[in-house]
Amino acid sequence: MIMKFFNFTLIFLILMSAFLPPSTPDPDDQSCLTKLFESMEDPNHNLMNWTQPNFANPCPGSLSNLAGATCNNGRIYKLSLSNFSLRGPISPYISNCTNLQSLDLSNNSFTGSIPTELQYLVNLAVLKLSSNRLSGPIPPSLAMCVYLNVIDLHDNALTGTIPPQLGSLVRLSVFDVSDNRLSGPIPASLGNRTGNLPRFNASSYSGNKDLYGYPLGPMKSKGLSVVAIVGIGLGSGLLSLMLSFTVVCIWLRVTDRKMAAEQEGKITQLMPEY
Ligand SMILES: *[C@@H]1O[C@H](CO)[C@@H](O)[C@H](O)[C@H]1NC(C)=O
Ligand SMILES: *[C@@H]1O[C@H](CO)[C@@H](O)[C@H](O)[C@H]1NC(C)=O
Ligand SMILES: *[C@@H]1O[C@H](CO)[C@@H](O)[C@H](O)[C@H]1NC(C)=O
Ligand SMILES: *[C@@H]1O[C@H](CO)[C@@H](O)[C@H](O)[C@H]1NC(C)=O
Ligand SMILES: *[C@@H]1O[C@H](CO)[C@@H](O)[C@H](O)[C@H]1NC(C)=O
Ligand SMILES: CC(=O)N[C@H]1CO[C@H](CO)[C@@H](O)[C@@H]1O
Repeated sequence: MIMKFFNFTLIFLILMSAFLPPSTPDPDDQSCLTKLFESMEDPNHNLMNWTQPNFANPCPGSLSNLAGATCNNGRIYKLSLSNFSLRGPISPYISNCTNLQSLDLSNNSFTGSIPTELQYLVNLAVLKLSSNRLSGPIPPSLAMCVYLNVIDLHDNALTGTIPPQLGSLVRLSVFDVSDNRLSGPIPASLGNRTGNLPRFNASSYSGNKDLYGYPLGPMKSKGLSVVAIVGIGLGSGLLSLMLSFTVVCIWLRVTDRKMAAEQEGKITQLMPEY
């Protein structure tokens, strides 16, 4: 009798859970999306349905209530906000979308630096931040996202060197940092040969004035700067020569006049003697 009752409650509970929403809204996703939205400007109103009621339940089913977001098991797993003319910094709270596998913010006007907090997105496989106005360094801690297979950062204003740590990302199949302001050597771990082919070819690195090493050319020869130094030396030497010549000429003329005047003075002084 008691056993039967237990069985009944168990079946009842299982049936109940089947009719409940697949999962309760995730507080991390809520904070991630709210903070992300608050930090951005959306002049073209592409994110019209990024509103408070929709943040409260971003993943009611497999489809999200929010433009550009995709859900999986009640969690945000993909954010594709490219071509949306978005402005502002990338909020560090992005790291609260802990199930994120794909983040595409390409072709917007995002500014500021790449948040180091991205390292907490341990499921991240695709990171596309290309064609924005991002500055500052590429965080070495991105290497913590071990599933990364796409890192596309081309066409920004990133500075500093390429972190060699990224070479440890064994799944990395797309790596593009072209058209930035990066400098220094290309890490061997990202440029080295596999057979006759570099891991990533020159097009991944082009358009960075001070980046060098395989698969790009060697460090820009000092020859040019030596020529420049010699040129500057010769130029300034010639200039100072001309300047001192002019000064001497003026001085000579002034003393000439002074002498002439003194002579005249002497003469006029002498005059009354006669
Ligand atoms: C939110 O906007 C996107 C694109 O504008 C649209 O595809 C989606 O259906 C909208 N969702 C809701 C719940 O209005
Ligand atoms: C970038 O986005 C704009 C709209 O904001 C679009 O017109 C343009 O074609 C996009 N360019 C690329 C290269 O995706
Ligand atoms: C962004 O625009 C480019 C060029 O117009 C297009 O190829 C790409 O598919 C667009 N991306 C999205 C997510 O709409
Ligand atoms: C080439 O890169 C791999 C990692 O992709 C690394 O294990 C290996 O030591 C590198 N070889 C050289 C010669 O740098
Ligand atoms: C470089 O690699 C990319 C993709 O990996 C390919 O599309 C491109 O044709 C390559 N360029 C050269 C010059 O080999
Ligand atoms: C729940 C929550 O807010 N978690 C984290 C969200 O991201 C910020 C910034 O990285 C962290 O400080 C929070 O702990």
